[in-house]
Amino acid sequence: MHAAGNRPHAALLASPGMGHLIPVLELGKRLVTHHDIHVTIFVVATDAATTDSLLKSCPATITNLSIVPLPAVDVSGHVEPSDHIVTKLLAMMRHSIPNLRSAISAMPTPPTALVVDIFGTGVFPLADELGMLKYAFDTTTAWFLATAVYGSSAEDAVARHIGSKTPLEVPGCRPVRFDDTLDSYHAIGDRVYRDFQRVGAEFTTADGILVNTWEEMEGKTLDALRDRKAMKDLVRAPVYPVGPLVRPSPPLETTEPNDAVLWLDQQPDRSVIYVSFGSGGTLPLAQLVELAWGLELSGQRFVWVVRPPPVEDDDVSATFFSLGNGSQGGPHHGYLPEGFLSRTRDRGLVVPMWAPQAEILAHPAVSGFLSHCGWNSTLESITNGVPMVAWPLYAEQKLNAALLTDELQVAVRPESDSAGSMVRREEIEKLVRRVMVAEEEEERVAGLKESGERALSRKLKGSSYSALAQVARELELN
Ligand code: UPG
Repeated sequence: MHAAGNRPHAALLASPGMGHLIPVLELGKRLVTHHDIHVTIFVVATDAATTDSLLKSCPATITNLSIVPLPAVDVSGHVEPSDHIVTKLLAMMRHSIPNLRSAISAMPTPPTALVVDIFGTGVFPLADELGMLKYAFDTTTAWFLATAVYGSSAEDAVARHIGSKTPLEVPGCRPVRFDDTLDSYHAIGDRVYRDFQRVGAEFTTADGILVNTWEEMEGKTLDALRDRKAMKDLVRAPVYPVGPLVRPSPPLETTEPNDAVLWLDQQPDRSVIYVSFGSGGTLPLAQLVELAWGLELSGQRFVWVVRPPPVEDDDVSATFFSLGNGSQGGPHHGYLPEGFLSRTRDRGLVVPMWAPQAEILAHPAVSGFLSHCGWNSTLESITNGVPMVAWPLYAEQKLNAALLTDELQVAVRPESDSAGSMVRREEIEKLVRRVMVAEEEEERVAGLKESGERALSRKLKGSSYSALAQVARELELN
């Protein structure tokens, strides 16, 4: 129990990567501003400058929210350089336990609950040791959660799904097609597969599971997760849909107008497609070239955040990384088609590495988003009423793309060529044109945007607001 006047104190733990840090920050802000919880966000250190600027923006603006970077941990003795990024992240999180223990123990009013993201469930033993409530925060869909939890208990079913290329039947949920399955299911027998299976199992040990979705978005899947009989009692903890939690626009840290936003200011309303593959997505060189041609042939206005192809693909990466934001400089010529920049100069902007996405998607000039379907990008698109071209790359992104196209029908999905290895320029041209005039998708996305706003509304006591209020009550009673 808490002394009178003392707010419950929750610790949130963010794993490395903007895709996890952003939703954890937004969850923290909401707990403080809507539910009067005192929040400390612990961030497992990464060295990205963007992460730093994001973190620096918060403490000054919201009281009762503190952000504490944890020192970087050396996991080189526990993972191989060739191990999958998921294995490395999980190891980093587990080996952060001593740092987190010291940080929590040194606090005058220690937190009584620990909320971790997808990669942080290995830290739950610390919550048990310190007598804290423990919550898992799924920063992607309920469908992912159901698949991961079910898959962790049904290894035979996963093996059949992969071996026979037949759908994985997750009880009560849309079946997962082989082509859309989770990356780690393609790695049966590898360490990353075992690690991922453990995460699915650890999720079920939480006192509660928060998901960045909402009832109207994934009602059927949420019902399935709550159906203990169908899920064979796998998910005993309450599941709380608390989304859509997205970065506000303009982001709090924005102080100066950005080149891309200034460029958008000069374009007609609803005339630009935004193209980006998230915080880490890259395309092989040949695909990058094909995308450039597709954009050019479409004749549409575009803002394209370009990242260098994977290093093994092309040795221009090192040069590219040194470019500043908004530069249209020479090194692009290393892999964009000859003359592309000059031919598209009057209607396209190429931004190296990073752009203020939340602001771009909220801009009236933008009416389409070609996206890798990372869940934050997806939510940012939906909450701005922007239909998508779904171009998933890795992790659970194909699952997200299937949800957006087959079920919600707010996105169109390109088909690969007959060899299945590449999306050709003609297909890109066609879909880019299509999404810019996609009236039906636009209507549906507008409906989802509205339902998301209602879900979060405090005044209307929306479903996501009420779910988080329930979590806040549990923190209060603990
Ligand atoms: N972002 C920018 N500018 C950029 C690129 C990204 O602001 O130039 C922001 C973007 O607005 C978003 C975040 O960075 O808020 C990226 O998040 P997301 O779209 O989810 O992509 P990833 O960083 O790839 O996210 C990881 C996984 C993804 C998963 C997500 C949430 O790759 O598959 O859905 O985490 O768990």
